[in-house]
Amino acid sequence: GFSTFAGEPKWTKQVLTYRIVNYTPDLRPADVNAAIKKALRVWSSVTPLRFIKKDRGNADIMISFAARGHNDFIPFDGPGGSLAHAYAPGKDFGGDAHFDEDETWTKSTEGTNLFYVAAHEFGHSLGLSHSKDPNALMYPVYRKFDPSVLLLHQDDIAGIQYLY
Ligand code: TQI
Ligand code: CA
Ligand code: ZN
Repeated sequence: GFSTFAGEPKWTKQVLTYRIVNYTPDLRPADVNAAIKKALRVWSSVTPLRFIKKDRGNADIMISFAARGHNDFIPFDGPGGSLAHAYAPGKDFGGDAHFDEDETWTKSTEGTNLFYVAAHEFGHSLGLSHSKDPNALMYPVYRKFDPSVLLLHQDDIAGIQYLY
């Protein structure tokens, strides 16, 4: 089911910092904070990892919203298509998660659910690549977010517990 990135990059510490560098106008800042916190808790709840929010300076996981070109080598593509991307654990860009501002980010089951996409991206930030298991969060197909169904499947848990 699960897979890791080539060379199996992972964090070598258990306390990781994150910073929300800017906010989408689609949601209230408090809703963005809550979605990000909940998406990180998905992973910390099944590992020894802990996440601490920073409000300035550098952090392991820098989170930002941007449209089109945004100073990495992977420009976003406007509405639809690519939604977000995140870098495997490492220095500099490593761990960072970028969200396409041309999507409509929501906290509901309509549009593009920020919590769902963030939880998937943080899987990448922590070292998981895509799963072959269609039930897994790390399966590379967006599903309409169903709050009544647990986000992590056994395959995601096996993957993250293999790394941490
Ligand atoms: N972005 C891709 C993704 O995060 C970027 C990507 C492609 C990637 N291949 C990769 C990242 C290999 C790491 C390793 O998967 S996306 C989904 C899902 C995207 C897709 O915008 O296509 C989600 C972002 F799984 F639903 F298809 C978030 Cl949840
Ligand atoms: Ca897009
Ligand atoms: Zn992915």
